[in-house]
Amino acid sequence: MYSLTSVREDFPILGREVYKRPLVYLDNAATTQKPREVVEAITNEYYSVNANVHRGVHYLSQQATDLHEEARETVRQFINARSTAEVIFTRGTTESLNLVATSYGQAFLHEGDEVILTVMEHHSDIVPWQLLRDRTGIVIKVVPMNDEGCLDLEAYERLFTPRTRLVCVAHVSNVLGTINPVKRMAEVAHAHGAHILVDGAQSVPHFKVDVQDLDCDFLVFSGHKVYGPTGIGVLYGRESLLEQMPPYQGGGEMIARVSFERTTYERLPFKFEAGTPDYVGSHALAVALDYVTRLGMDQIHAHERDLTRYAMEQMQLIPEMHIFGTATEKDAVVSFNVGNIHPLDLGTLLDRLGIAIRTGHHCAQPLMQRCGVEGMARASFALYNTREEIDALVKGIDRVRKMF
Ligand code: C6P
Repeated sequence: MYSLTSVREDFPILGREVYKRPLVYLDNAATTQKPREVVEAITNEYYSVNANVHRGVHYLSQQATDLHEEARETVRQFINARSTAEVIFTRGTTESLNLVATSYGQAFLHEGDEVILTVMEHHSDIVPWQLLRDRTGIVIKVVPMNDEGCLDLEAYERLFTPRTRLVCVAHVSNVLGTINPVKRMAEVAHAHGAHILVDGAQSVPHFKVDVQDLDCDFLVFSGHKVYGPTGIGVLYGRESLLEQMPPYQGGGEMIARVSFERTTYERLPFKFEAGTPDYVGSHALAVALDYVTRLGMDQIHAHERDLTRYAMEQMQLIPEMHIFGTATEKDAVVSFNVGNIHPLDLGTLLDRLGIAIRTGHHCAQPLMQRCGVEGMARASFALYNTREEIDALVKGIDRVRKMF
């Protein structure tokens, strides 16, 4: 196990106070804090390397291009993709999902074709498919879950028909923390001749995700949730599929040759990267991935599982506590309500105690409907959180409860 004390020193923001109290940051599913070396990588690149990539013959441009392409290789290794052709830089999970819905949609989905989602998808894995449905007449089907927050796999299998083309599933729910059995779901999808997209926004930061082991066709995630900067994310796609998919956006970088009569496109992955990429962000993301790799994804996972288990135990002792999501396979997220206290009030009062949690519908309104609530409070953990911070949360919740 890594040393929590020295790890916390890597994150300067964790040492600050809010409302004259030490910050307890438990909103990591929304975004994680950044280690010093990630911030320094951004500053250093702007101070000493900055130039546009893939265009200049000059020294700085080549150096910036090398950093950008080395970052792609770091991502490839991190998720064990077969080739860097399969690693596309995007602005984040949301853009990756919109890219797939638009481009895969154009290549593979026609009126009456079916896409399977789950009841616990984030809005960014629902709305792009609805936009596509409005354009093309695809059919969206939804995998239900049980009261523990586990997907009903028998119902999942029953949803398949000869028209099923694609399954889209969150690897880890951002609300329930459930780790979905995506490897098994991929086997089922492939047995029915369908593809599978895994939304790794909440899994990639927490444990080793290997696209070849999962045998998924697409994996999407955001840099800012895995200790990297905002504005950069990744789409992994199986090369044979990406080859058949049309470009998502047009512009510089993604072309081989342009004339007013006819344009041909660059090879993968550049075909999907129109315009100047966030080359500073890609490098800083690679620094973040190196950072977690150095700590060890298995150690991070073990530590966060311990925190999750401890939080579940301690929070359940609070009277009138209702926890949403009690699956055995659960990771780093605990969503809850206490009695009739509005989650917004709970979050606001905890904030006054220096404790940052998220409240509301967590961009998962269909899941809120399934759970019969308008909103929830949510604590979510990262590699730098401590049991003492969970004690502070529990004490804080109990204090708010007594006030009401
Ligand atoms: N969830 C949360 O607080 P972006 O915003 O593109 O980086 O990620 C979107 C997204 C997609 N899928 C899942 C499972 C997610 O959790 C998120 C982001 C944040 O839960 C912000 S709403």
